[in-house]
Amino acid sequence: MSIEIPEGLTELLQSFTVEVLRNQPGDLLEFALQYFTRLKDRESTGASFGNEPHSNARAGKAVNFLDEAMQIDSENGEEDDDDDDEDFEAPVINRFIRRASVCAEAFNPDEDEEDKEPRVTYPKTDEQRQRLQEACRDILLFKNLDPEEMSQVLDAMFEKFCTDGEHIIDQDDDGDNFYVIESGTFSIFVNVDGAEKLVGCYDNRGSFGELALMYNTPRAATIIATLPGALWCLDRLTFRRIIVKNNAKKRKLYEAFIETLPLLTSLELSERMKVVDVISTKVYYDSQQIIAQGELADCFYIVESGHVRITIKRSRMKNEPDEEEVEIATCSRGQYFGELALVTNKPRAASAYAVGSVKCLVMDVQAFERLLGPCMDIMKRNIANYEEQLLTLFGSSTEIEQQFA
Ligand code: 1OR
Ligand code: 1OR
Repeated sequence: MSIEIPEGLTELLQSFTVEVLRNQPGDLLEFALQYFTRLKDRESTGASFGNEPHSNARAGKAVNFLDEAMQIDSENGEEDDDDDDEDFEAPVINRFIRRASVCAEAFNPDEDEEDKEPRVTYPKTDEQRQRLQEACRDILLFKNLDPEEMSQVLDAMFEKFCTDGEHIIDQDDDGDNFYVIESGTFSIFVNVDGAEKLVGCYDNRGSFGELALMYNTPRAATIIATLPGALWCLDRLTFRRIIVKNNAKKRKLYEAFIETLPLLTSLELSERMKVVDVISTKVYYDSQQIIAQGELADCFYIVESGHVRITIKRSRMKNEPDEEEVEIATCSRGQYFGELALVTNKPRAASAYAVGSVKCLVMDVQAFERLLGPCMDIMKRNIANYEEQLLTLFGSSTEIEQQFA
């Protein structure tokens, strides 16, 4: 006689097991009670289950190395079909690989040590995996991964729900996870002379927490949720094994090119290498729009190959009803664009289109602000040139002039 397994039972028990192993509760029954109560609450508010909301990626001040210590049998992890939860085996806890101090480690991207670590896999429902893929679609640090690496990253990520006011990262802590935002808003605070200064925010997209993991440094900022939200977390070991390794390859590939860029001459060599670490490459086909005039900006671009046409809508200049686009500049290898909106904090002043096939290095706004401060003089000089050229090309225009105000 065959016994029918109710739909959802396997996933339910798997998720619960993962949370127990991750949290190691003293009172299992109490933990189960809380876990299933929250799950029920979340189900009735429409959120999907799969992870315990307080499965804090970091609990308290110290790094919780349990994630790192939690290992899933590597062979199992490799063979596993992502959507086939039938083969799930409970993770094997190995407490003996706890690290004494993360920050004492030197940054050595070529080290093979992380390769030997067994892989971590968090089982996911189809629905979870779909949401995760969507959240990771535009994450620059993932752009250069090959499909196998990307799939390992997705396998290793786990969900974390956060509440309004929750500290996701505290400055100066050790780094435990890298975070990808699925939903929610988050403030970035940096301690300046003992005072917490708000330096930026994330609005329902983006990622954070990569610096401490990349460079084995203490957390460089505090990140606080300003709405209830959902994050996907990638543990430190997997991040180093895949992303940091990939960055080492990127450095070899882009070191020489980066050295030729006039914009970056004010940076130290180590700072230029940090630029390489945060950039990703994007390829555009002929005529593809890279930037749309009037849109909000979140990236900065450097042309690696091909040409980029910069155009501006004529009606914005002359108040004409039809919006003819006029070419105002072309960027080629080594030149940059998309800085103006980031510097002025205004919408894009012009559009950008690929001419033929184009490859660009792309950097997000937080990295731009963090790393390119010393290059601001050069950029501002060029922005002043735009103003001059604008007057030469079209005479005065209030709307465009406002962009440079
Ligand atoms: P982390 O691992 O150091 C804090 O943990 C995270 O905040 C950090 O990685 C970045 O992902 C993110 N300076 C430093 N870290 C920042 C910054 C930032 N912005 C976001 N993070 N600055 C703000 C730039 C808008 C520079 C402040 C001077
Ligand atoms: P962005 O972030 O505003 C469009 O996105 C980008 O086009 C802009 O940054 C610059 O990098 C680039 N005026 C405005 N943007 C220009 C101009 C420009 N040239 C290049 N960009 N000019 C004034 C004419 C209206 C220059 C004319 C030669």
